[in-house]
Amino acid sequence: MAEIPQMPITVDLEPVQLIAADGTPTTERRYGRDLPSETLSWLYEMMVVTRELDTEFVNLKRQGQLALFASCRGQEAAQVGATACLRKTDWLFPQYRELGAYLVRGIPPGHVGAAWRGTWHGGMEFTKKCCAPMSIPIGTQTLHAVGAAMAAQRLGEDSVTVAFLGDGATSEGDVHEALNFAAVFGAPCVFYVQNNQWAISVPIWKQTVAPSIAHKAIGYGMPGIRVDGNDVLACYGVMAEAAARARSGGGPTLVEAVTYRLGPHTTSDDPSRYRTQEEVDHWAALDPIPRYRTYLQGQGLWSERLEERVAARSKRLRTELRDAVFDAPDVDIDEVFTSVYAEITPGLEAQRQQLRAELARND
Ligand SMILES: Cc1ncc(C[n+]2csc(CCOP(=O)(O)OP(=O)(O)O)c2C)c(N)n1
Ligand SMILES: [Mg+2]
Repeated sequence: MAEIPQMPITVDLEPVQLIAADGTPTTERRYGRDLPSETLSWLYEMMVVTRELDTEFVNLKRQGQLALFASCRGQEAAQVGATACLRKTDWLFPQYRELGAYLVRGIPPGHVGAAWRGTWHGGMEFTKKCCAPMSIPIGTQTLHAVGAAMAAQRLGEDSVTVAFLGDGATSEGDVHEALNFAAVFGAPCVFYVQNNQWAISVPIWKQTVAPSIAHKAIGYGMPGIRVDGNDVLACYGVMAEAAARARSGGGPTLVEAVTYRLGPHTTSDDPSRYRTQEEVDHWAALDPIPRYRTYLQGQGLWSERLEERVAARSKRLRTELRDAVFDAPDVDIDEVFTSVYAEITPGLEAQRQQLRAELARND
């Protein structure tokens, strides 16, 4: 029988925080803030670029260029911090709100745009960057992440996988199976829950009565940790630690990044129907971007030049996104079938013929 590992049996309710809401460093000593200054300014750049592109995506949807978009406004620190500390060979398994993670990984915004336009599933170009396609069926990506982690383990690779999921996803049966499998097999997988307080119109207090999402880790026998999801350095430090543990054979970790979705669930949602302006204002005051800018200013790392550089890059990428998406042609419908398996199966071939015949009839 496998040896039963010793696990911590407590989870601190207080999230790890390295930068206080007013932008000053906290007294937290376990995680370092001493990253190279280029990395510190790059984190800022990525957060701002993410927010700017997020706005462009919303605009494109309003102009009828996209089918839908799920904004990550307010969650930039949680996504940029957690992805920036990983190796490029570590696999990301996103839900659908992870624009910041895609950008850190170097996925061109136009490819993300094609997925939201519905012209292209985003699979192959994402996978070149070790990023699985977006997952709309809630929680399914966690099983894929665990499977991929177990595969890496068996191949003797030292890559880790990160399953991005939301607070709502933690109520799904798939996520229970993924967490349990990962723990039992010591899979090098980090479960990164962005608790943005809402699952469409369902608030976190209706989602679970556990003390926190991170506390669920105790039942699975893995470490659980809460982190301030609006603090980019805390997210960086906590994910770096969890990834290092996974990489060195220490198994999975459940991280809960406490954050807030400042925008609607998607462009099809009106959040004023189910949440108060007071609540939004409370979280808007905890916005991760001005907080980190104040921190950089305090460290003497912010300058007008940095701001100009960031603005110029944002503008360039916004134009790149618009150019890639605007009036982009539909792709060949055959792609739906040819990208599933390396070789098309007889069942899929029959479906393809059926669709072709149907399309020919409608022409
Ligand atoms: C299996 C499944 N059930 C229901 C839905 C409908 N649905 C879409 S988003 C969502 C809420 C998810 O909330 P959360 O995991 O907190 O992620 P967030 O949208 O807040 O980032 C639901 C229930 C779905 N897409 N898939
Ligand atoms: Mg949520």
